[in-house]
Amino acid sequence: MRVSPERIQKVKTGPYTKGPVVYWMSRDQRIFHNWALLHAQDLALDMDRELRILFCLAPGFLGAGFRQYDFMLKGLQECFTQARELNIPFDLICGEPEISVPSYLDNLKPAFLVMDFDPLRIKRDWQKKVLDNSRVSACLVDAHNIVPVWTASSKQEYAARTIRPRIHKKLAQFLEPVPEVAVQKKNTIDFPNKPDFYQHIPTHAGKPVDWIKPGTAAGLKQLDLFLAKRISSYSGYRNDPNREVLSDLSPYLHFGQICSQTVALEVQKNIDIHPEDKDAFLEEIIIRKELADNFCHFNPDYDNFHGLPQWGQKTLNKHRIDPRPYLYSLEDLESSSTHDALWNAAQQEMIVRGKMHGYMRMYWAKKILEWTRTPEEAISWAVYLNDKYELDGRDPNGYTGILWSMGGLHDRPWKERQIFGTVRYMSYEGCKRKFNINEYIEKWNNPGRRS
Ligand code: FAD
Ligand code: FO1
Repeated sequence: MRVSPERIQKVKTGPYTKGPVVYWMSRDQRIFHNWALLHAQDLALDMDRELRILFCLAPGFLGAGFRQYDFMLKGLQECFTQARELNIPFDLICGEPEISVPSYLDNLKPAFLVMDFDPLRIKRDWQKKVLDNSRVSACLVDAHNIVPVWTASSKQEYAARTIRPRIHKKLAQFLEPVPEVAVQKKNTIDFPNKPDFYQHIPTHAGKPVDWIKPGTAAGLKQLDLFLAKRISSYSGYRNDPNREVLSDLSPYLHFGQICSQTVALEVQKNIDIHPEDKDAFLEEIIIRKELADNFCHFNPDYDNFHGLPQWGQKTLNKHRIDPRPYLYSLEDLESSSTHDALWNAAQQEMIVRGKMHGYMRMYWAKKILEWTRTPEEAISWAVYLNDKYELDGRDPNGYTGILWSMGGLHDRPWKERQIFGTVRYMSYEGCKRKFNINEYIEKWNNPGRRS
């Protein structure tokens, strides 16, 4: 067994025993360094069964448009080719997973179904309905976190401070090199032809972005670029949106095209990286990222007001009646038409590039709280915009980031002020002191200046 039993949760025992072992790939869309696929291969070898991979293409996932589907489908095409080279059939089906997956399974009568862990409600719902509607034995593998979410903590953690020591204690055990999937030796009876991945996707709904190349190979190349050219400035300049020092790995991580464990190990073992840069980056990709999964796993209200900590709800409730300096409609916000050129530039960066700089995401979300009628409206509009435009949206990191910015999640109370109460505030003047806001505004409010 190559996969630690702590990464695996058995969720159902069913009667089918004759068919193949199926890995239903969903969150972790890669062949390389994928614990769920490795476990499925272990099971197939143990049971002397064929291993197959299934992907169910669901239309209109959480507000995603062509931009995000294009990024995902190009990555899946690469998975199909790599699986072919390993003699592992990759089946693509389309439709609502709760209907299409049970019917696929009914046909195949698999000996075992392996699913990848995902804390989002929609994915839990898919998985529950699929298991309710299929006679199959199944397990869940956390292939997305370095320390499996159920091992890191048994409850919702309220701060990075409390989860950090728990995760650090387990890193020696879990931050290990991920093995490679082996070539499948069994002969397959039914090898699928390469499907038309785009057949069921509305190609008219938006344009793909061209500054980032999708897929595992491109993600690993991006990691090399980050290590060679950017990480040495990470601790010093990561809060400056005019500098290219962030990794730009979030779209690959979101679609599971690369694995955070691979990235963290590469960074950890690289002796040329200054400890300050190393620590700052590992804090984000391990602690902050895994804290977001912990939050969504233990709190089903991860994308609404009720998901905020008690103190955050209380202080925002107290300030509901405060007058708002500006009130904008969703259309005003979406069309970057506020009085604030810095905010409009951030919104443009999200719309045009599909990835807003991390520092600006905080300012962007906090101003939406300041300029809308209620915190509920603010959260739902931020979630809508983030999920519609960001390549890395529809992700635990996004929901957690929005509640962090708007209601003090994983934070502490600060000085009390209008509207925000004791939730941490950010101002235009503060940004001005931190970086050259005019350069950023020029770049994103002036299409000619964008590189
Ligand atoms: P880097 O700084 O290079 O970080 C590397 C990786 O570390 C990221 O890819 C991510 O996996 C992780 N990471 C970094 N910052 C955070 C953080 N604050 N919380 C959790 N993990 C983090 N991240 C998303 O992946 N999807 C989102 O939709 C998203 N929406 C956000 C919305 C708001 C309002 C806020 C405040 C933050 C949001 N974030 C989101 C978190 C963070 O801003 C992005 O992960 C980061 O900007 C992605 O760029 P990068 O990979 O170049 O970052
Ligand atoms: N997962 C699937 O299993 N099937 C899909 O069709 C699908 C579409 C999709 C589109 C945009 C996007 O951001 C994510 C999408 N995902 C899909 C899920 C994704 O892989 C993640 O599991 C979740 O977004 C959060 O972790």
